[in-house]
Amino acid sequence: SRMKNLFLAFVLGGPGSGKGTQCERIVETYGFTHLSAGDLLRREIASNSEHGAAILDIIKEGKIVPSNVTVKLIQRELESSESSRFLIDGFPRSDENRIAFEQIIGREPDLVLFFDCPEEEMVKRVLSRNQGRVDDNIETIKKRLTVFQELNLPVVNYYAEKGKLHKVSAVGTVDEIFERVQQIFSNYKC
Ligand code: UP5
Ligand code: MG
Repeated sequence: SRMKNLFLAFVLGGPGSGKGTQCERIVETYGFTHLSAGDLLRREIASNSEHGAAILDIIKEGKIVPSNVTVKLIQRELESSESSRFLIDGFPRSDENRIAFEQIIGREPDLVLFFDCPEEEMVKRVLSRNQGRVDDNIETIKKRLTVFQELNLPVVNYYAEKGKLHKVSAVGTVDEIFERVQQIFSNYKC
């Protein structure tokens, strides 16, 4: 089936750790298709869809949108695209997210990148982004960091135990970090 033949990489890391920035570089160099779960959810809000208002409330609180909503948005992209290589950025954010993906999509990722960044650096980057995101204020950032620690780190640990995790230090310039990313991707035929 199509799903089984895809190369899937999950891209994890705390808020502002640089997932989106590094995904853009990976797309330029390796020709992946970038699916940011947060962008898909923000698109749902902007399109006044069925779940839009509820998604907005959850994002403002820094909480996690119900798994089936996010997985269905990702599934739609995986099925409608011609691409065979995907970066799934900012997902799964919890063990529940991870298990829902496995059940609905029927497979696991080929590799998982984890951008490891100190909290104070993440806060600094998010607060200086200035793109009008409803969750880029200090109150919501604190909540996002707590949710990351409590719910996303168990996912990181799960993939470490499975031998799929590639931890990258997210400190330094965008170019320096991308050098580290390239070392990982150059070891894969993808
Ligand atoms: N920047 C990047 N790299 C830098 C560097 N090396 N040095 C200096 N500055 C650097 O980067 C953040 C900022 O830092 C930018 O201004 C960038 O230029 C600069 P970015 O690449 O945007 O970081 P990223 O990790 O993508 O940060 P983002 O804020 O997008 O991460 P989040 O994980 O918080 O946000 P996301 O969009 O994934 O999710 C938002 C919300 O949606 C979640 O909180 C949640 O409520 C909801 N959500 C779900 O419920 N389920 C999901 O599956 C996904 C999201
Ligand atoms: Mg992002």
